[in-house]
Amino acid sequence: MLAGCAAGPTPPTPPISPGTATSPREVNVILKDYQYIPDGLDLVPGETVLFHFVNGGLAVHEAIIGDMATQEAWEEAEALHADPPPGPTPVVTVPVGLEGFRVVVESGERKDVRWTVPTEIPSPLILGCHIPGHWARGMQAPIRLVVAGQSPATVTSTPSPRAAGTPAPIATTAPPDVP
Ligand SMILES: [Cu+2]
Repeated sequence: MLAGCAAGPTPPTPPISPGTATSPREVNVILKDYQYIPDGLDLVPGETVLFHFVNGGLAVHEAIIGDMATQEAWEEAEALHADPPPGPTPVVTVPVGLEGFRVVVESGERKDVRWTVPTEIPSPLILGCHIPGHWARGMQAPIRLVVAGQSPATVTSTPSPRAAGTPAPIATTAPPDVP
């Protein structure tokens, strides 16, 4: 049940009990024109989740989980089919190794998909949609890796897709005073 007028800061997410192969953790993701709800996912490396993807928008959307290389591969591949001729939806592929996790959801459709989060995640994962134009319109969300049994405050990575390519600010320390 929804709380009333939720003013103020978002309450902290409770600790996550990671899903298992026999008892996956259910994760709801709503796809809209042109955003995800929630606007970020908290996942525990190695856990099995059962996604419920619901497209509440008017356009077809997709949920692609992968690092920035995967996101860029799909962006490039799908841009080639930005204006397909009438007929079956074109089959789009990306190079082997860059596929990531991908689910396409039609308007009004719900897809339930089970997925086991990799245990080794060398670079930050992002949730993104690459139906032409959607990524640029902000259809992307960070994925935070959470330690099992702890709140997402204990994150091991917090990617910021929109800031990708922007170098992190360099911490500077004042030179010591010379006596
Ligand atoms: Cu989309």
